[in-house]
Amino acid sequence: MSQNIKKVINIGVIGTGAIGEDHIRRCTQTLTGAKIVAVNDIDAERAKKAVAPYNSEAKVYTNVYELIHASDVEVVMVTSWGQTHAEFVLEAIKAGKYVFCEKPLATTAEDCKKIVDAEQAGGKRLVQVGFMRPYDSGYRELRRVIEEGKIGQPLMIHAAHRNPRVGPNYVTSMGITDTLIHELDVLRWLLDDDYVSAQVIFPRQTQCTHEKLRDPQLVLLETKSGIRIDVEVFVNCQYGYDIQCSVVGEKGIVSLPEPSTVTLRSEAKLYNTILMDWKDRFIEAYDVEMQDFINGCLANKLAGPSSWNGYVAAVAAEACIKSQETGKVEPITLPVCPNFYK
Ligand code: NAD
Ligand code: ISE
Repeated sequence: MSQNIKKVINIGVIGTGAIGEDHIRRCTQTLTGAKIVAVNDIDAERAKKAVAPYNSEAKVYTNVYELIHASDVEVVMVTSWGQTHAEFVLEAIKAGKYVFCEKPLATTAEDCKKIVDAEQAGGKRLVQVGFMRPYDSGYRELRRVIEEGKIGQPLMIHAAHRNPRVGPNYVTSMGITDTLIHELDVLRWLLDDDYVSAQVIFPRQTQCTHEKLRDPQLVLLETKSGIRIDVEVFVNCQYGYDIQCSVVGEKGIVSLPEPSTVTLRSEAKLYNTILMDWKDRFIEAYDVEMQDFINGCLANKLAGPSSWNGYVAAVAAEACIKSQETGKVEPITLPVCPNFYK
């Protein structure tokens, strides 16, 4: 008797801005096994425009709850603003549907915990968080080199997360919840270690910022095994989108490769282009991440970054935000990971 194996999942997307639109494009044009059948945005016109080139028959919902509970929407994708994530993810869990939620899973650890609790109560992993860096080939190579012992024990990490510029709604705490959150997730994965403390230091401020955003910021983290990490978060650096990570070990140093672009020799100079946009810098990582999510839904078993990862990152983020206010080293007490997420 032939088994009825599902080949395509129907996705409903909530939030069709920059990344929502990009994920609609990749699900439709680059990846296999997914169809965008529904969209919602507080700006309905935007939702309509975002999906039209890819599926003109997709339904545009003005009520987000109707999209989540629609019988033909099998999987929910949450790509709206961070503050809205918890509500939509909890509703998708209530509906018993798989849900891909862009980072941050929620803007507070308390809300992340509600998601983790609701998912466990349902008895099945339903949530994948949009932490794409563990899917990036550069970070994977770093992890392989460390695991093979080629640099000995890791001692320190020097990292930088630089964006060319951010909009007027981006405030100081978002340097942590919106930007550093990627490092909080990926560095823990890279080292297979947990954070024990955080401190945020503000260097001289750039003039290319506004009064609600202190930029740049320097975040100092310490792990259980004593590894010291410094991450520069500089979101108005002007010159490019630049992600750096060097792991210093006892016997060597391993660093992220520069994204490959052409090298230009001209007029007695040697030029390399620096990318300007996260969409280009991590394009492959987003593709691999999303294909893994789609495959997980089809196989009925998710394997990517879980709501537990989202929760742990949020706990660490809260210590960083506290330190933004106190200037002190703040402890990070991470809860023990339940078997459900191991
Ligand atoms: P954006 O402002 O371009 O788009 C967000 C969209 O959500 C907007 O169209 C807005 O109208 C819509 N929206 C807001 N509230 C809504 C609600 N209640 N219901 C329905 N729609 C709503 O922002 P963006 O850059 O696309 O970011 C969206 C999310 O994706 C954020 O959480 C952000 O942190 C995350 N993100 C992740 C990455 C990554 O590297 N993984 C990159 C960019 C953005
Ligand atoms: C954005 O939301 C992202 O997630 C990008 O990857 C990050 O570099 C940027 O700082 C965030 O605003």
